[in-house]
Amino acid sequence: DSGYDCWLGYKRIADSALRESYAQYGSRFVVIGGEGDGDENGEGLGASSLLRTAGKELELALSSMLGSVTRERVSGAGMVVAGTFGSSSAFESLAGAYEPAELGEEGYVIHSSEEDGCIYLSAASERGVLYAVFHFIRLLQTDQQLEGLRIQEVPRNGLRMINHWDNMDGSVERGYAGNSIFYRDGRFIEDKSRIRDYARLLASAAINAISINNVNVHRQESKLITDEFLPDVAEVAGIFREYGVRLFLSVNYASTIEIGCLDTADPLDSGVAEWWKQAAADIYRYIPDFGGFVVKADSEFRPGPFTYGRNHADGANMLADALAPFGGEVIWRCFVYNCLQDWRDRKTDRARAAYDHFMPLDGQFRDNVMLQIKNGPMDFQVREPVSPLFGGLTKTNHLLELQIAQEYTGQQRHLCYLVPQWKEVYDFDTYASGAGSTVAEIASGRLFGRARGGIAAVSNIGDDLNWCGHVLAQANWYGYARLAWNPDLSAEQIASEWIRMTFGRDEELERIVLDMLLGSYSIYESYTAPLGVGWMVNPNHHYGPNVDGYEYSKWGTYHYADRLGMGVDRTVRTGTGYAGQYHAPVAERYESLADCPDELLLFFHHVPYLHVLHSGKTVIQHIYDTHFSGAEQAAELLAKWDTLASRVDSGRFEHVRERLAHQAEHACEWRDMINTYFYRKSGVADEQGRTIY
Ligand code: BDP
Repeated sequence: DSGYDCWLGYKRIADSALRESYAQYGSRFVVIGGEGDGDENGEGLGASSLLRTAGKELELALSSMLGSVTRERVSGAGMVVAGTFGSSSAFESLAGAYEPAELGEEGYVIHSSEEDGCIYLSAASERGVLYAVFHFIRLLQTDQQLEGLRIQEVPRNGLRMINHWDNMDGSVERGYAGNSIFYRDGRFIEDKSRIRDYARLLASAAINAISINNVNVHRQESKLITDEFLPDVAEVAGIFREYGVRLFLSVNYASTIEIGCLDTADPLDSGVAEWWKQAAADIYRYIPDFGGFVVKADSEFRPGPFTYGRNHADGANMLADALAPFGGEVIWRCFVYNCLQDWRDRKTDRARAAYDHFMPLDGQFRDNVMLQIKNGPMDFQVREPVSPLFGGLTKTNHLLELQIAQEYTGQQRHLCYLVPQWKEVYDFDTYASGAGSTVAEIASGRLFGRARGGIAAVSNIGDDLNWCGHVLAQANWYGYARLAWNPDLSAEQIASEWIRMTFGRDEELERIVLDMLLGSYSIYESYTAPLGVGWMVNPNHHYGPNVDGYEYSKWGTYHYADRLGMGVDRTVRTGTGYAGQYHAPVAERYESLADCPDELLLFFHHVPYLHVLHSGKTVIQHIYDTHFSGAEQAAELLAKWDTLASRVDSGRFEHVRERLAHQAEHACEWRDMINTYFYRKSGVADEQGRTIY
């Protein structure tokens, strides 16, 4: 087994009693309105592509898992009945039991009826029906009871997006799973079947938007919005549409110069605005439901409105006005900082940058603009505080940006299940409007009554047969999507679901893989850069330890380790002032050496090596201990996996084993470099006398 099917490899249910109990409902099904050209009873007329997808999926899942299935044309007793509320009288009784009005565009109901022995999968919209179908299938994949189902689900986030950093030459920026599934040699890949398989996996976890090219838009990708490539883009958008996923493109802010024939990209220039209006009209001729633009501007050498003395709001609003007549949106990224800073000047702090740039503009953006904010103020480090823009911005739509791609978390060669990290982000209380002002409440738009909101994340997939490079990294992709739907799900619950769906029913396997996944983030953190300091990686590719790789570089950022101590003073009193970007009491907690949480200590404070943590250990001893134990635990991950040799097919077993063996070895390299470096800097010996070079 290569792992290609991910969590949708429907296997025949081996337990015959369970299979038969499912068959009572699942041996027959009907998708009302999902049959293509309609039938003699009037059901199925005007089938939309979403309902056709739902029907195909039910057929595949039920026939594979139960052995056989009959697709009915009209509803009757003892079957699975899927469709929108209004499409058939079959759903009338449901409307009384649930609040269809509360379901919105994407919510759904799953209801098993004692009266007629049917399971109803219904929603206000066809997309909701598709999600209900996938949810129902998940119940079967995870051994759930089908009696007495009373499920009502509504997504917490309106936009649940995946961002691709794919380039048209076929490479993927920060891709750790092969090449792009979209492009090769400057063009779209002819055979789109893999894209269809991808769309299906996305829909199964209710992802509803995608951008298909890198935020760093170079010349070839700039042309995606022109007649040269729009037919291809439209074809791809069509595939995603069948699965309820809206397509976005990253655009080059300076397109008017790069591919137009203007000599300016000044957002207040009427010629520039006109050019974009025309571009938008062209795009919508090809793709009537086009999502809009993702923009990285004035960031890491990408062009932007600053060149013309304008600000981010000017740039974003100009594009937003071009898209507004068609219902399109602008996703404007806040990953903006000075990448040519001076390490000698402790006042220039990259952590401050996004807030300093965007807070003064709060309230100045159009309604169809969403600011996309990375979870932390830096750049997807293993440990960062939450960006203070969450809770800072109150009058502007915004999105939380996460990174599923494991750029700084082991590049899909190390096991690092990121859902626990993301949970901490979602659950973080900003106190923006009193206790309970969590990032989850803010990103969804709810806390400040914003019309738009949601989550985006950098994809971790490529054309490797198993999609993610590491089979177990599929759990991050799946987990991201599940959490985007409902941030209240626990990391454990998501992992369990994923394990059952991916490896089938096996309690022992589930216990072990669950333990591996849930421990992995903390293990990775313990053998890499300590206590929130981050960045001790090789420059450029960011893989593996490099103690001073970024220390004296313009790209920053810095650990400031010397013979006396380490860490970055970001306090208001004596440091860069970053801690002051938070609301009380968070600002005070970070400002105070006594109250600052251990795991972020070196992000906020410069301390002596013998500073004592809340844990009772000194900073230096903490570094030694976590690095020794982290490397040991990495070796244990391998030992744990080895106990599963007879429980996992050899394809996936060997593949994961090879990665874990590398991780165990690489963790030792991390341990030795970090420990040695701080031992030599500090001259403080390990209390336990272990070997440090
Ligand atoms: C950093 C990546 C870089 C991206 C940038 C971004 O190293 O490749 O272009 O983020 O988010 O994490 O724009």
